[in-house]
Amino acid sequence: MAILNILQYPNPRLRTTALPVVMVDKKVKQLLNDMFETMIDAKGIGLAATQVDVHQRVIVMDLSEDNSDPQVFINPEIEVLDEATQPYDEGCLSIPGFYETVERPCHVMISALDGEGIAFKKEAEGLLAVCIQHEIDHLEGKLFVDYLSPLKRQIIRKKMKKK
Ligand code: QAP
Ligand code: CO
Repeated sequence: MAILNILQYPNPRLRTTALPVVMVDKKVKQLLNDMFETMIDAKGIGLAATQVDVHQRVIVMDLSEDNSDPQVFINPEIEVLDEATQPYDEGCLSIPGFYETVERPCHVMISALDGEGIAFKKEAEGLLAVCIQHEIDHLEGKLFVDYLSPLKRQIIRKKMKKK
């Protein structure tokens, strides 16, 4: 197990598009373990491989209070089930200290592989729906600040660069 370095905005590597995982082998399982350790250490609820500079379609998540509900999504896809959107104050381990409201579809169907490479589907609403969309965006090189006005994004970018 290892704690990995989390890329910080505006690092251009966060703009990389991740490639699908071909096989869930030992190396991918090692990555999952390291990503969970890294996310827990950083007090996060979700982490995409892009954020640790690994450009494969891998996401880890734990929405519980006590890290008792680890979830893995490999090669995730979502289908929007409802046109309705919900606002949520989002944060990101790659943009620590900044939270802004983002609107996203509130009801989606997730299709993915689990940590053993087994395909599953899961209906998502609320925080799970928000978080999976946020994390899939990372795999496409997209960040929550991309949904903000250019002015708000520029302010966050400048403050992050000062750190
Ligand atoms: C993505 O984000 C997310 O600023 C996961 O100082 C967040 O785990 C999806 C974190 C909100 C939906 C809603 C952020 C930790 C963690 C910070 C995170 C910070 C320390 C963010
Ligand atoms: Co994030």
